Amino acid sequence: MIENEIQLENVILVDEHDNIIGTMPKMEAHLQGRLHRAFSVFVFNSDGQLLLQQRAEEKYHSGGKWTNTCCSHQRLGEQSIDAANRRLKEEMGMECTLNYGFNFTYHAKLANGISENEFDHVFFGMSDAVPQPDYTEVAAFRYVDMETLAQDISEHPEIYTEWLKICFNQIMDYYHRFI
Ligand code: DMA
Ligand code: MN
Repeated sequence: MIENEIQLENVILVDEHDNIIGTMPKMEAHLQGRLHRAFSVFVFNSDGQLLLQQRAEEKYHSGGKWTNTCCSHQRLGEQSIDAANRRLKEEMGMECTLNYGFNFTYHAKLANGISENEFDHVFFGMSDAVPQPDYTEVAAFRYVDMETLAQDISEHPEIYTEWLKICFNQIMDYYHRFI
């Protein structure tokens, strides 16, 4: 299933201002490190704990690492909010009202010649629904306080994804202001 998705999906190539400049098969874009559009979803429960997912081992990159609730790539013609809702349902089996927070751009070299070079739209939501993960995508999930997570990232950075660590301070700022 994941293999098919890698073959079929295109990502949206963008410039540094998020203007669309084309599309490219997902794997090719990640092997060439081309800047593309992406999104990251952060869902909190009513206790203010962040819902983390552990990526399935079989994912094309960052398998087994812990990260935010859901991440993926928009399709051409698809609004970011719609893509975020689509993928939150597919990966975590959840429906949740999402709000746009901010965007950030990052470039991280990962294993196996893959790099993530993304213009990332960040969305926030709140839900106490029990996740029903697709276990081909998600190995496990857990809820964590932001202070505990900050501490754990500094003690065990290797178990967390690169993008979570890169945007973490901005997430913390947003959390303190709005959550
Ligand atoms: C890609 O996430 C997006 C970010 C922000 C890292 P992913 O690899 O989980 O997406 P998918 O498997 O849907 O391509
Ligand atoms: Mn990507």
